[in-house]
Amino acid sequence: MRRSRFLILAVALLLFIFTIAGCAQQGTTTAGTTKGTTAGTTAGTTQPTTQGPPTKISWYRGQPNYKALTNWKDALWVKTIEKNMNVDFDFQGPPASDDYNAAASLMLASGTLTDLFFYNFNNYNGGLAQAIQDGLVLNVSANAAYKAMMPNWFGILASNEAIRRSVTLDDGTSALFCHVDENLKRGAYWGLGIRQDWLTKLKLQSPTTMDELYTVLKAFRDGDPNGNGKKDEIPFTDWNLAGGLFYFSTMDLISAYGILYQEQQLNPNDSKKVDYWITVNNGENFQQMVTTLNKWYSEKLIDPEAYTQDGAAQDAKVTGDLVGCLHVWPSNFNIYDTSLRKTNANAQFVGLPAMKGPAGIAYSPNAALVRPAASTEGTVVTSQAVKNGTVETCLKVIDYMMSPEGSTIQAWGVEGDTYTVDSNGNKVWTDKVAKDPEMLINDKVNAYALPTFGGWPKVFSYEAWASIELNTPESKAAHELWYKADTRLCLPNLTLSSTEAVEYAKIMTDVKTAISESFVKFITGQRPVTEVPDLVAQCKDLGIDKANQLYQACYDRYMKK
Ligand SMILES: [Ca+2]
Repeated sequence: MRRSRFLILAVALLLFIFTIAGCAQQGTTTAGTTKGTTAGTTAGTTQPTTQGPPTKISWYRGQPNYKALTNWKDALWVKTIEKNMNVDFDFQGPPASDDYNAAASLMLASGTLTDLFFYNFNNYNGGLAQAIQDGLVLNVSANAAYKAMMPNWFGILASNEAIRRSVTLDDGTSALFCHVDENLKRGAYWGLGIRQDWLTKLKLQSPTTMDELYTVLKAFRDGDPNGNGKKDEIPFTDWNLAGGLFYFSTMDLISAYGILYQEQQLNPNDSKKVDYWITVNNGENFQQMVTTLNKWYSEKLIDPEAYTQDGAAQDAKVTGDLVGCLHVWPSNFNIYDTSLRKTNANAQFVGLPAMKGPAGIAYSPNAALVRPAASTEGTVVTSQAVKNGTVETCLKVIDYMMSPEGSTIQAWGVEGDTYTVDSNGNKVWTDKVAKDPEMLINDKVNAYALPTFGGWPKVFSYEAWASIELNTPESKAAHELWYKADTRLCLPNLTLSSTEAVEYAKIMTDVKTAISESFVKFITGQRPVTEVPDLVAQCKDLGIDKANQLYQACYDRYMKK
C-alpha cells in the first residue's frame, strides 16, 4: 500500500516538477477573474458523432497504475464517453512503469502519430508553437469550421479571462486541450504539516513565523514529545525524489524568504519584475535562507538524512512516531494518523500555514494557486487525424469532455450508479465507491471516475476533488490554511515563443545544475554560505539575467493578452 502510494506520488511529483520547472508555460492569476461559470453550450455535442459502428480514435497516452485500474478502457467514465459519442478509443501509450515522456518523444521524432496525442510540449524543442509549425499539431483555432465544432472549449475561453490567457499562445492560438480549474482554491493541495499532539504536550502554539518554528523544532528535539525517554525525535525532515533533486519540505520553507524554489517568480518588492530565487536582491534572500537552514541543520533540527533518503525511508520515520514537521498532501493526514494511532491514540498531524520570514509575509510556495490550467501538458489533434479523416470526431469528443456533462462523467461517473444527487443538489458517492470492503474510496474511485487527477480535457470539479482529498477534518483545515497564503510571488501560466524556449532551456540547464550542486551543500555545511555571492556570479556568467529577461518579455505579453 505504501509502495503504490509512493509510486503514484512519484508520478504526480514528476508531473508537478515538469510544470513548475519547465521552460514554457505556467498558470494564471487573480481569484476574481476565474469566478463564475464555464458557460459554453452543450447543444448538439451530446449527440453521437456518427450513426452505425463506433469511430475508432487512436490516442497516445500512458496507462494508469491505480489499485483499481491499469487500463483506461476499463474505466466507467471512459466507457461512458465512448458510448455517448459512439467512438472506440485505441489507447496506444506505454504501461505506467515506462518513461512516458521518453516514449512519446520518440513517437514525435519518428513522425508516427496517433489521432490524439498527449504530451508536455515543454519537452518539445521550441514548444507547442514549433510543433504546429513542424506540421505535427493541428492549429484548431486557425480554422473557423474546426472552432465551430468546439463550442464548449471556446466558450470557456470567451467567458474566463484567466483560463484564456493560460491556454492560448501569444497570438491567440489554441491547439492544446487540457484540464482547467474554475476554482483556484483546488491549488491549495499541499503544504507543511506538524504533530499537533506534540505541540499540545509541550504546551506550544502552532508556529506562524520561521522564528516561532525554530523555537518549536528545538522543543521537539529536546522535550521528548514521543515520550519514550530517548532523544530520538527528528524535528523536521525531507526526502529526495530520485533523479529529480527536488526537496518538498525545504521548498515549503524557502518561500518565507520571498523566493520560490527553482522557478521564475515575481520580485517581492516589484510586482512587475520577473526574477529567480538566486537573483532576487542580488542573492541576499537566498543567502539569508541557506544561512538559516544551515543553522537548523547543524543544530540537528533538520534530519541529517533529509537530502539523501527516499520517500519510503522518510515515511517509515513518520509512522515510527519520530517526525515533527514535514511537507504533506491532504491524504497524508489520514494515512499518517491512521498508522500512528495503532500505537499512539493521540497522534494527530495538522496543517501549518505558509511561514512568515524576515519580511513578515506568508508567501505561498505553491503557484498552482494562480494557475487555472495545465497549459503545456495536454492532448492535441495531430496531422495524422487529418489523414485518417477523424478530425471532426476528435474535436467533438474533446469538446464533449469539456462540456458540463462530459466533465461530470469524468469527475463522478454515472448518476444512479456511482453517485446520487441529494435534496440540496449535492452529489454523493454510492456505496459501491465509498464502502468497498477491500479498498479505500481513494483507490476504488479510480475504477469509475477521475476526481483527483488532471491530464484529460475537462473542467475540474472542485467538489469531486474535495470529496476524496479533503475527507478528514485535518485535511480540510490544512487546505483552508494553505489557501490563505500570499500569492504575490507566483507567476501565471506563461508560454515562451519557440525561439525563446530554445534559448531559455540552453541557459537554465546550466544554471539549475550549478545551483543544485551547491544548494544542499550550503545547508549541510559542505560549502560555506559566505560563498553564495560566488554562486550568484556564476549564474550571471551562465546567463541567468538573460533567462529572466526572456520570461519578463513573456510576462509582459501575458499581461497585455
Ligand atoms: Ca523521544
